[in-house]
Amino acid sequence: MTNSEIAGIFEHIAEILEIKGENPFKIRAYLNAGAVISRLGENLSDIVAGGKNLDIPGIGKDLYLKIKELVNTGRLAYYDELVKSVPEGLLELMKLRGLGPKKANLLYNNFNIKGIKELEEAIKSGKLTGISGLGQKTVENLKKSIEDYKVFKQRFLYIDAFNQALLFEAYLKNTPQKIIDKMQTAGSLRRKMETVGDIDIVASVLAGKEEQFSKKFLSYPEILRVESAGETKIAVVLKSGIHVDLRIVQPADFVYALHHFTGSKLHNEELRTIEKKRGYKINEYGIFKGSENAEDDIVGNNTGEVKKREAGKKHGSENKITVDNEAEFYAVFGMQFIPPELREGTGEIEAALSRNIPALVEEKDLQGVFHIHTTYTDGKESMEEMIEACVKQGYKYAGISDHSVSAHYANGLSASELESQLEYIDRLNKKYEGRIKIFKGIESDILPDGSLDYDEKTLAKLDFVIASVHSNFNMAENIMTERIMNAVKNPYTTMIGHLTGRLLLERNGYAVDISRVLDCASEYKTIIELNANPKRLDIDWRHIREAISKNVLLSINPDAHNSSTIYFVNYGVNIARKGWARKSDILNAKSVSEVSAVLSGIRDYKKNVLRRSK
Ligand code: DGT
Ligand code: CA
Ligand code: CA
Ligand code: ZN
Repeated sequence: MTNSEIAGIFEHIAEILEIKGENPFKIRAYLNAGAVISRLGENLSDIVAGGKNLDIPGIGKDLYLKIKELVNTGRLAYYDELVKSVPEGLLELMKLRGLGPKKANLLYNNFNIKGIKELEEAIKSGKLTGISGLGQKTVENLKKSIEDYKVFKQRFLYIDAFNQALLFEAYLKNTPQKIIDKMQTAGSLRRKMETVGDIDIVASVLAGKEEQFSKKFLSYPEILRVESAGETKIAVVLKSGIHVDLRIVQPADFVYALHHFTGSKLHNEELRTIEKKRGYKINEYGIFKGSENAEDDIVGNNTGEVKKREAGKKHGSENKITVDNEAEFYAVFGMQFIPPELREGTGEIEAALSRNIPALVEEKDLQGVFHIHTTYTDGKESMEEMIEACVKQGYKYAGISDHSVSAHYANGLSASELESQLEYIDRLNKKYEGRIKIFKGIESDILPDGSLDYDEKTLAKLDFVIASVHSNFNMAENIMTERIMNAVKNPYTTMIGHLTGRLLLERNGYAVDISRVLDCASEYKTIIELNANPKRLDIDWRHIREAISKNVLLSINPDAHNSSTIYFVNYGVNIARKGWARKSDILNAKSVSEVSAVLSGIRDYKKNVLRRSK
C-alpha cells in the first residue's frame, strides 16, 4: 500500500466523519494526517516493515496503529465500518464537483437526498431554491456537476466499453496499407468484467510504421482530449468519458505485454511470486530465466515446443524464453492455458498447474433461451416476433415468461389472461413444430411472504416458473433470505430470477444471504438464473463457483423485452465463464428433451421432498 493510497483513505475518513457531523478535531486530525503522509519522503510500508517507531508530527499512536493495519492487511476495519455506516448514495453524492460533506449533509438532513438521482430530481422540481447555503448559483453548478459526472463516471458497463473498443479498433485497422502487426484489447475488458474502468489496448506495429500508427490513433474523431502521448504509451479520453490506454510494443514482445496488461494485477502478482521461486522473471517484456539451470523446468506444450534464445544486452546473462502465444506462455511453467476470464487470482494458477482448468461453456453451446417477455405484458414485440428471432438464432427452444398478476407496473397477467396465452402457445407450437419448441412459463413475483402468484391449478399448467423479487426490496437480510428460500422450496418454482436485483452502477442488490439461498437451491434442485441483461449480470460471477460446487444448475437468460436483446445471453456466457461454469452446469446448454426432463424432474422431486417431510 502506497503513501498516497493511505493518505486517500484518511481523507475519505475525514469526509465521512464530516457527513456524520462528528467532532471537528477528529476530522481535522485525519485531514492533517492525510496531508502529512502525502508529503512524506519515506515509504510508510518500509517504516512499518522496519519496525521503527514513527516520529512524525501530526501522526499519533492511534493513527500509526491504523497505518500499520493498512500496511499489514491492506484493510482497515474502522474504515470499512465507517463506510457501511452512511448511505452509499451519499458517498456517491460527494463525488460531484463542488459538493463537499457540508452540502451533502444539508441535502440529506433537509431533503433526505441520498444519491445523485434524487438530487437531480430535487433540482428539477425546484425544491432546492431559496434554501440558505444553496444559492441559485450553487444549484446551477450542481446541475452541471451531475451532467459531468454522468459522462465521466468512474466505471462503465462491459457492454458499453466493449462496443466502444470495437469501433475504435475497427477505425485503427482501417488503413490503406497494413500498419499493425498485432492488436488486442487487454485489461478488465478482456477479462470480461461486468464493469470496466478503462479500455486497455496492446498493439505492435510493423517496422517503420510507428509514427503513422500514433498519428492515426490520435486522429480518432471520438477523442475528447489527449492525456499523454509518448512513443510506447498513449492515453486519451473519448467523448463518452471513457479512458483508453494504448501500449505500443515491439512485435517480439507482444505476447508478454498482452499477458501483463490483461492482468488482473492479482493474477500477475501470484504468477510472478510462484515462478520467482523457480528462477523465472516475468514482466511485460518477456519471461527470463537465469542462465544456470536454465534448461530445467522448461516444459513444452502440445502446440509446439518452447524456444529459447539469448535476449541480448538488455537482460545480461538471462535467457529470454520465446513464446508465440499465451498457451505457450503458460506452458513454460507447466500450466494449462488460463482463459482471461479466470485470471482473477482466485485459484486459477493452482488449477492450471494441476490441470484442473475446466472446459468453459461457450456461446455456441446454448441451444435455447428462457425468460422472454412479450406484448402480453411489458415486452415490446409479439410472441411470434420473439419466437421468429429465436428460430433465426438457431435455438431449439424458447421459454416464454411474462409478468404475473402482482406486477401491476408491468401489466401482469391475470389467471384468465395467462390461460389464454397458454392456448395461444399451443397453437404456435403446432405452427412451429419441428423448428422450435415453446415452453410455457411465467415470471412470478415473489410476494413478501415468499409465496408465488396464482393458485396451484394454474401453476400446474406451466412448464416452468421463474420466481423473482420485484417489490419490497428493503427487508432485513434474514427476512429477505427466508422469503427467497420459501420461493426456492415451492414445487412450482423452476428457477429464481435475478438473485439480488442489482442494477450495475445504479443500485446495489437487496440484502440476501446468497450462500444460504444456494444451499437451499441445492437441496431442492431449484435452478438459479444468470440474468444476462448487461445491467444486471445477476447472479454475480463471484458466487457462480459456489453455486456450481453445490451442484446448482444455472440458466443463462436474456430477460428479453424485444427481439434485439435475445443476444444478451452472450454477456451471460462471459459471466458464466468467469464463474468457471462448464456446459454441463447450464440448463439452456442442454437439448430440448434433456431440458423437458429437467423441468418436470424438478417439480416431481420437490413434491416428493414435501410429501416425505409431511
Ligand atoms: P479496470 O481498468 O479498473 O477495470 O481494471 P484493469 O484490470 O483493466 O486495470 P488497469 O487498467 O489499471 O491495468 C490493466 C492491467 O495492467 C492490470 O489488470 C494489470 C496490469 N497492471 C497495470 N498496472 C499494474 C501494476 O502496477 N502492477 C501490476 N502487477 N500490474 C499492473
Ligand atoms: Ca483497464
Ligand atoms: Ca488502464
Ligand atoms: Zn423479467
